[in-house]
Amino acid sequence: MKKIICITTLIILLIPVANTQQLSKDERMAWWREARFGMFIHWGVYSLPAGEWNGRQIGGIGEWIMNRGKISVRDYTEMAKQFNPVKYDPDAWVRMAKDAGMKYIVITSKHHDGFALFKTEASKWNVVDHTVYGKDLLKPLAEACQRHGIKLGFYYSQAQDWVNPGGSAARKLTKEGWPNPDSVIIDAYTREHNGHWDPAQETRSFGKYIDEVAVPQVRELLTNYGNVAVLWWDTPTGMTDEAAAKLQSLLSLQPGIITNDRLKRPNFPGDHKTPEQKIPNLADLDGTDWETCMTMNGTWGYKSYDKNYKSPQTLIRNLIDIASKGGNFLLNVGPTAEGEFPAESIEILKEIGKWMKVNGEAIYGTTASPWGLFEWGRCTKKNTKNGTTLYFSVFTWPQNGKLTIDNFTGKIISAKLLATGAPVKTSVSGTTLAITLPSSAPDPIASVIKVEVRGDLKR
Ligand code: JFZ
Repeated sequence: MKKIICITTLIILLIPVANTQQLSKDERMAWWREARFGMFIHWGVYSLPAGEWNGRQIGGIGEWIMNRGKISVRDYTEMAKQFNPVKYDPDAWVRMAKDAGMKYIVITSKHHDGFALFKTEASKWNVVDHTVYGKDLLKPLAEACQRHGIKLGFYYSQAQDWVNPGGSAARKLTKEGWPNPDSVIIDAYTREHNGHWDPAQETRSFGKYIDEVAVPQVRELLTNYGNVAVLWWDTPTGMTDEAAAKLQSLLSLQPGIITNDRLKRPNFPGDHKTPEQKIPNLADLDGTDWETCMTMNGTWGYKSYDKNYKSPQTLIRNLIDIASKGGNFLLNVGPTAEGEFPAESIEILKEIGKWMKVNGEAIYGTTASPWGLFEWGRCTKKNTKNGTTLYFSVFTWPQNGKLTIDNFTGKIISAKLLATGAPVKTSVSGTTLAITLPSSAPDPIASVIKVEVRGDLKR
């Protein structure tokens, strides 16, 4: 009898799992392709030194300070005890992302310094057990995302870990921040020790680190925080296929989850590519889903003195450019050690939000331009029941008041300025569409012309 009950419960428990695991890639990717725009958050104890150690500015990206400064495990972990983000307000963070028009958030649950922003049984090197703050940072963020209908993803540095023994360490960075094995190695010790600079980093093997830290932590992340939309792996330094397979298999804990291409190359391609700090050229695209991640200034993790912010115009046009090529944009914020977004980032998010409120329709759920790029701007498109909607985002307002689009087929149903609904005149001669615009641009950053077309675009 007991046996029958056991088996029946097992079967009942397994049915939903079996069903959901059959989600196709298209089904899993549907919300992501619709979303187009997300927020990356690089946050950790490196935000406390904020780019400075012993009164000296350390070059490179802020979250790499321990590596770049060759800070000992002891000194770094000692510093981290003071991490106390008393101003952390995850609800405000999520609202800022949402108001900017972002549909998902990916946060560093553990970066290369190995510090976990969550309670973990696998290591004491985490916010609850190690810092004066003493509270899990991801739980309330997951709850806020749930409340606001924003998807939550976790970045997890699966291979590099500079504090948990056995984790790997990349040696030297290129300009772009990617470890380059051919570059000059920083000093003799790191050369002899696979990039490590402190014997404390080597008291356990990499295989054991995977089994005792990475695997249990990823299991915790995929079990204790509700729905996890994305697992964003990073820098496969020292990864083996065996380690990657163990981590990959954990993804079944979240049947709808999406992953990137950074678990291990080339056998674990994931669901999407991750061009970094750059927008691919059309010629580089091969039909694989992709997401450009980018900083607002020159660093991912907070650096107090990096004021080199891109303008809202640049970032809004980047988003449009990316959408016109069929990709997603993951735009980074590096919060301070107190738990606040930098004022400059808040301002940028607000400006993007203003544009998105009016023009978001030209971004969400769109696919790539049928014509590639235009000198004067970009195009996105959506299929409708009996035709196509085209969105022309104009960056450079034409002097002669006319936009022309060659290789155009189909019949125009309507054409108007998206911002005001004011109609614009169109004419088609042969296969050239001409749109007559008002004399000045309604929006200096990007004005969107919405054109509804019946029939086949043949493109
Ligand atoms: C990695 C991290 O090292 C960095 O700290 C940050 O988190 C960033 C988002 O990702 O840096 C990389 C990883 C991959 C490439 C470049 C930088 N890459 O593939 O060119």
